[in-house]
Amino acid sequence: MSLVTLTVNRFAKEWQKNMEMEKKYWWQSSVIYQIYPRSFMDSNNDGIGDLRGIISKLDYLKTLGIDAIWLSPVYKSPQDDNGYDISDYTDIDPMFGNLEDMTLLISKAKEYGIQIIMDLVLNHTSDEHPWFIEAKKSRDNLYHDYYVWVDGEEGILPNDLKACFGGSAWEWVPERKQYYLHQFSVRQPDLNWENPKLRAEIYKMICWWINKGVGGFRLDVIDLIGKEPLLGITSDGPHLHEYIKELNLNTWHNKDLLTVGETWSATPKTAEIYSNPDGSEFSMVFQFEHILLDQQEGKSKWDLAPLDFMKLKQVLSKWQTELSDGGWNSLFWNNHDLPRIVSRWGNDGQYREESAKMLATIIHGMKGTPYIYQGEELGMTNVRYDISEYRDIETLNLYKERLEEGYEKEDIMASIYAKGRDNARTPMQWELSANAGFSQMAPWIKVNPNYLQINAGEQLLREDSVFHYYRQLIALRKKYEVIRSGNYELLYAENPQIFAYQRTYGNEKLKVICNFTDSTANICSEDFKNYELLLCNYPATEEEHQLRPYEARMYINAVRRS
Ligand code: TEU
Ligand code: CA
Repeated sequence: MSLVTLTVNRFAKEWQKNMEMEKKYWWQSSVIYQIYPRSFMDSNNDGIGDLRGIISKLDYLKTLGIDAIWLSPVYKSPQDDNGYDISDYTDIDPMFGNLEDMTLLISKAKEYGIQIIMDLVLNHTSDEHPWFIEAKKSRDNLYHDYYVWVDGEEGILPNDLKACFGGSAWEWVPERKQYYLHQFSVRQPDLNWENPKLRAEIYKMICWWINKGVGGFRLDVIDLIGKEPLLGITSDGPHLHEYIKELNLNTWHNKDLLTVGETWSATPKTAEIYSNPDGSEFSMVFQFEHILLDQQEGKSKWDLAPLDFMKLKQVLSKWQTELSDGGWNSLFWNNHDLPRIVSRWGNDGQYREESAKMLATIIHGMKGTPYIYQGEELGMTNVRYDISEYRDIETLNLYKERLEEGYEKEDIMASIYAKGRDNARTPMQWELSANAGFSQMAPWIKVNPNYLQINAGEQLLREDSVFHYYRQLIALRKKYEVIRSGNYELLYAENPQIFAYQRTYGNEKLKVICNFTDSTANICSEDFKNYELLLCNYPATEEEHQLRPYEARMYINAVRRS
C-alpha cells in the first residue's frame, strides 16, 4: 500500500470516528420523567394508579416539557416488590389495565412527542413466573437451569451471601434438594444468565416490546446479571459485558432507542464501557456515587453518615469530567427507591421551594440526560408515618429484623424516615381535593398530609412555583447548545457553601452558581461581569455579590454567537 493510500485511510478512519463521536442522539437533548404507576393517577377509583390515569395526565407532562416517560414495571406481577417481581413479561397486570391500554398509552404519548421507556427486570423474575414454577419441580425439568441452583444440605447454607431485603440469599427447595439464589426477596429468584436458552427468550421478549413502538428501556440492576454467587461475586461478574453486548446485538442495536442501565457498582471507568458511543451496550447508566455519600462506609443504606458537601461537589464534578468524551451521564437526584431530595440535601421547611429549585438547577445545568421523578417538580417531601402506614417490603423487613437484633424503635424509625423507599411512593399530589386528587378512594398508601400546601393545581397557576421553574430549566436545555454539550469546569472549588461551575461550548459560556446552605454566601460579582442572568430562584436583587439562602443563578455570557 502506498503512503498516500495509508494516509487517506488514516484520515478516513479518523473522520469516521469523529462522526461517531459527533453524532447526536435524541436522548442526549431529552429530559426524562419517571412514573411510578401505582402512585401517579388512579382512573377507576380503586385506590391504585393505572395506565388510563397516566394517559389522563399527558397534558400535564407536555406542559412541563419532558420528552420521555420511564415507566416503572406494569407487567403481570404478584406485587411482592411492587412489580419488580414479574410473572409475565408480555402482559399487563390487571391492577394497571391491559395490553390495549398500554398500546393506547404508547400511541397517545407519541402524539405529544413523548416516548415510553419500559422498565426491564432481567436479573430475576417472580416466583410465580411459569419458568420458576416449572424449574422448581425437578432437576431434569425443561426450565431447570433458568435459575441459579446450588447443591447442598437442608439447613446448611451454601455461603453467607445476604439478600437485599434481609436474610440469606439462598432458599431451599425440597423437590430438588437444592438451594436457589435470590438477591432480593425470597419471591424474586435470580435468573441464570449462563444459560443461552434463557438469554434467547429474553431477547425475543425485548424485540416484542420494540415492535410495540416503545422508545427504550431502563434495565433494573443490570450489573448483577453476571453474578458468581459461590465466589461471592454479585455485581460486575467476569462475563457481564459479554452478556450486555450480546443482549444489545440481539435487540436494540442500531435502533435509536434510549437504554439506561441501573448500576450501583459503576465507576467512571466502567460507565465509559457501558455507555460507549459506539453503541455496543447502553446509551447511559445510572450511577449512585453521589447518592451513597450519606451512608457510613461499608455499612448499609440505613446507617446514616452526615452529609459531606465538599464530597458532593467533588463526586459530581468527577463524573462530569471523566465522562466528558467517550461516555454519557445520566443526571438525577431521585427515583422510586430514594428519599425526596429536598428533604435530604435541601430544606423541606422554611426554604422548601428555594432549595428544591436550587437542587434542580445544579443537576439541570450539567451535561447528560436529566431524569425527574414524579412529584420532584413540585418539591414533594419525605413523610414520617407510623410503621403501620408503610407498605414497602424492604422497610417492613428491616423494621422486623432490627427489632429482633435489639435496635431501639426510635432509631429504626429515624432510618426509615430518612431513607425508606415509601418516601418516594406516596401518591402524586395533584389537587387540594380529597386524597390529593389522586383517587376518590383511600389510596393503597397514605397521602402526604402536606398536599394542602404542595399540589400541582396550585403550582400550575403560580408563575414562581417549583413546577414552572422546572419547566424553564427544561426549556433552557432545549435552547442552549452549551447546556447540552458544553465542557464542565468546577468554580469556587474550596468554598464550603457554594457549588458553582462553568460550561463552555465554542463562544458560549454558561455559569451556574448555587448556595447549598440556609445562610447568605458571598460571591465575587466581577465573575459575572458581561453575563446575563438566565434564571434565578429569587426575585431580582441589588445585592449581586451575595447569594441568599439556597439561592441559585444561571448566567450566560453576553458576547456569543446566537
Ligand atoms: O433496585 C436496586 C437496589 O439495589 C436498590 O435500589 C434497592 O431498592 C434497595 O433500596 C437497596 O437497599 C432495583 C429497583 O429499582 C427496586 O425498586 C427493586 O426493588 C430492586 O431493583 C429489585 O428489582
Ligand atoms: Ca386504578
